Amino acid sequence: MSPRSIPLHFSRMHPWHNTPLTSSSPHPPTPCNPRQLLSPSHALKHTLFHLSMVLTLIATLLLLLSLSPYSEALDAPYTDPKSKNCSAPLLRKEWRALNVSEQTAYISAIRCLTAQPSALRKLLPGSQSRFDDFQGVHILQMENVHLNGRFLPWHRYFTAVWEGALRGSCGYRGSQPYWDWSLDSKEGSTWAESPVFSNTTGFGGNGPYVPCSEQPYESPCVMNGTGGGCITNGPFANLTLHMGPGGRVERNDHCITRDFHPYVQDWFSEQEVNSTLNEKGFESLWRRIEGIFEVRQLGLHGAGHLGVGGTLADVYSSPGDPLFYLHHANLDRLWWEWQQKDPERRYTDVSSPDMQGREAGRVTLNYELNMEKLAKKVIIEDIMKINDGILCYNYV
Ligand SMILES: [Cu+2]
Repeated sequence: MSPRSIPLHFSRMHPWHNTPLTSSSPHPPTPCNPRQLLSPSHALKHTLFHLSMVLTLIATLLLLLSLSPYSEALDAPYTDPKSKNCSAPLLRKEWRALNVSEQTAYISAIRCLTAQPSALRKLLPGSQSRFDDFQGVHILQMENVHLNGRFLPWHRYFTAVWEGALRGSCGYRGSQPYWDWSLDSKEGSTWAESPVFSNTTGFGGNGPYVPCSEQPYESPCVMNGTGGGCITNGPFANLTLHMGPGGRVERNDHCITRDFHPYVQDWFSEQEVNSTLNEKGFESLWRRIEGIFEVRQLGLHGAGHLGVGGTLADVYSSPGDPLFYLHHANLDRLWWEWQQKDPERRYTDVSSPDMQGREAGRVTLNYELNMEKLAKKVIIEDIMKINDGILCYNYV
């Protein structure tokens, strides 16, 4: 029975309504006629009828609740099915450490999410798919989770929920891969030739050159890009994005664009990564990674977004480019590496300013991480370790 037919059925049957009943209805036309209640069999029938109505009502409510995207969180990060203490964590690997069938499985799982219907249409009118739902939640949360100390924790949780959705909704059996851009920044390598941009075993490459002046008004366009147009190769060349550019969540069909800025290559050097990891406290680490506080300080985060450019450089709707998740997994890996250098202190260190929102002050472990309806709300404390509590993965 479709959910829509249920209330209709009820309005016909419900004894409190004056709607004429059909002849097939088991309910007598005058249900509370005292003479009829005098008959024991009639009274029993009457009671049973009302009991069945109540049970049907309860069942219907439960059914409607289970169908409603607002009733409960849709996804959760992976947890070890056998033990509560994460004895079998997912192992997240660098993209080029996956074999071709693992790479194909990951890309197929993303394509699967793009084919599944949105569950957040009320919140995100333009959303057409589960893939879009993730992009839309990033759009809605953007201002709460950037430029403040929630940045690393929120993206850690977001990426884990995404990984959980690929597995839970699309039968993916692997883990979230990461893109270690420093490998593409070594002597003799050209960043734009990274295997992640492969047309056959990666995510496709740059878009054709389109000057900023000819790009749509809302698109993020940073001067000196080498592309700017719709990607034309790789598994997502024909993917239609339905929200963005920028913060729009109304439907607005467009393509994934890329606009490589090869000069950011130097920002990914091993030296830059190592000196970032030498920061002493969470606040300086986060500022250094997010890297948007000074014009000349791109940071590893900013460099990844700008280096690929186009959709990925869009502060609101960047998850429209699936490379978002590989980039953020790598940032998460670096935070985790940093934490492990001094676990005692760093598993609880999120001290940093909250420069946005009503709670302006210092970010603490009790700060909420809001995934809208994608996943349950957690607090930062819950995700400080990647292999304990609600998270269960490791980086290799
Ligand atoms: Cu973000």
